[in-house]
Amino acid sequence: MSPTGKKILLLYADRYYLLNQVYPFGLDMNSNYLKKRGHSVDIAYPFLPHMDYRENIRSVIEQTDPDFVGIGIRNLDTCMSCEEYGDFKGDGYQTFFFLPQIKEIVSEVKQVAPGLPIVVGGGAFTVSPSAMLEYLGLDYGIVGEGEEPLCRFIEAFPDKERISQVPNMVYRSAEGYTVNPRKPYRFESGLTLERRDPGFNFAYQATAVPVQVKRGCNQRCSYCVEPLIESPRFVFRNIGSVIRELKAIARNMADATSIFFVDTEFNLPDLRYASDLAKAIIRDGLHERFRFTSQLIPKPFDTEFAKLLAEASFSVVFSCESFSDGVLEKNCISYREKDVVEAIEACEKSGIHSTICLIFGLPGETYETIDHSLAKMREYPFCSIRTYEYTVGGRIYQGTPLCAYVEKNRPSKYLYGTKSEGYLLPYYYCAPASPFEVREYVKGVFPELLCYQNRYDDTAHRRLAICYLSDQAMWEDAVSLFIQSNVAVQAGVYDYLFKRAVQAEREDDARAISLAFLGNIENAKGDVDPAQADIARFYLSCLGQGQ
Ligand code: B12
Ligand code: SF4
Repeated sequence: MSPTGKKILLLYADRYYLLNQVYPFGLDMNSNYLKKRGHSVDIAYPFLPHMDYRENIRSVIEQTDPDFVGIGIRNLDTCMSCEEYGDFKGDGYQTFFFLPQIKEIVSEVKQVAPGLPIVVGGGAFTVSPSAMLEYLGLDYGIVGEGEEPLCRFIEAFPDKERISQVPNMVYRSAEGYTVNPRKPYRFESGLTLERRDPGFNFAYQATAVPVQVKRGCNQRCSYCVEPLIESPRFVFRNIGSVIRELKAIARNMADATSIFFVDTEFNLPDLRYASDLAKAIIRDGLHERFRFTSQLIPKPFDTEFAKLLAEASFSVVFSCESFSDGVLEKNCISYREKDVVEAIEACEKSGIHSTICLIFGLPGETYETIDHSLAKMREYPFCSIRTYEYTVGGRIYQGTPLCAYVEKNRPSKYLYGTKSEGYLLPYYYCAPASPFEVREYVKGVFPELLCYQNRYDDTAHRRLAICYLSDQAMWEDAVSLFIQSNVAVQAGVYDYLFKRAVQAEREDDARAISLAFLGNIENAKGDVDPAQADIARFYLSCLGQGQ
């Protein structure tokens, strides 16, 4: 840290990480930028390791003694209206809504460190910045890409005049909140993130290492916030720089095997950049080291491109939304049923794994259009290289075409949830019936089809807590929590913890957890797969003291 450097604590306020461990990539990008400019940064997750987030916040503030706290708001909710385990329900829907917990985090930070400046940012924040600051009772936020504005804010604080000149800055003023214009984003020349934060190692093993190749989306799909988050104009990253980063990941992160290109849509605006990147991956042999995934739309896409992606070790996630031309058209979606079908067929021919994502219930949906989509799904059924996922209803977010449609037409039906300032509270458009009814209808035909039902319970929390403690190098706590846990928790985390301990050259810890696990398996009398005991014995023998 330089003599003028500040200490910044970045909190990843994404409670959904407990269900789906996505790496805090936005915070990491900011952290890298700030560190290069002489500041010191820690990224922490407030919902782990303890169940009580207050305890986690208190201890991380005590350990890091920050000058600033940044809070990353990636998700406002899950965009989904039928979450079986969701914590927020209303008439005809049930979802996760994260802002109340983020508000509690803010209160706790204020209580533990009164007067400590707090600044928020992130994808979800960018969609409704003023309403969110008001809801959270905060003075400062940053919309869009945070790197340079956050650094300038930190260096300007507490000079209000200088803060008011920072691009992307949102701040409290006499008129309420002022949102400064966004500065067009540029990838730093020569940007290479040599590694990811080892404190979140488990995340990039669980859901892949995120790599960014461009930002922006020039489409206007009615329900989508991404052009608002990233801008309607594309900014590309130099392919040489992406390849250097992939090579650095290959070198520095031995257990990283999957890469997720975190694009809005990988094949926009046309196939040139994506094809060049896939060719460079093949040329440099990176397709033999990694599996790649990205999100795409069905057009532009063709068999030649699908073959290239297959050769480059890609699987694809298609935002298809519907097979009905009427629904696609009504929602300003640029492709049609024919394009969806051709993309599915091109993937099948090339042997590339595709996940087809649909939304039932958007404007224009009727039981006939739903039946049409379901019939097409039967025609192109699930198989080893094709899966389907779906959500129900269009979440109405501020600034989207769907929001404008609802405000203009004020439909007297098909609205579920609550209209609120900045559209913060869950609010859906769902036709021809409520989200629950539409989901039941789809389930009647495809009972096994995934509608994102994510389970979260004490066992999962403990397992993640142990992973998090070991990733954060809090070894004594990780080992003791493992030893105190029941055999179900141990079975879920043993392999990960053992390998991490060995990597960290903590053979005594690896031995201690193996012996504790073996003892517990014996006592559990059949509740655990006996093969697990063989694995633990084998691992122990590798340490040189088998049983
Ligand atoms: C790729 C992606 C995924 C991948 C992630 C893969 C991976 N290994 O990382 C997958 C498919 C797994 C995924 C899952 C989910 N996703 Co997603 N995802 C995205 C996507 C397309 C890109 C996110 C990303 O990494 N961008 C790159 C980073 C570097 O950019 P960034 O996050 O915007 O960060 C910058 C700024 O925001 C800012 N910033 C960020 N944090 C902070 C903090 C501070 C203090 C400051 C000042 C600035 C700042 O600076 C950063 C650098 O410039 C976004 C949409 C989008 N275009 O942003 C949706 C999006 C974020 N996802 C969304 C959702 C809903 C989900 C899921 C809930 C879906 C589900 N049903 O399970 C899960 C949640 C998972 C979780 N635990 O968070 C929604 C959130 C909307 C909302 N309602 O809040 C989005 C916006 C998509 C959408 N169209 O609605 N996702
Ligand atoms: S759904 Fe995809 S193509 Fe449509 S606006 Fe969103 S990111 Fe762009």
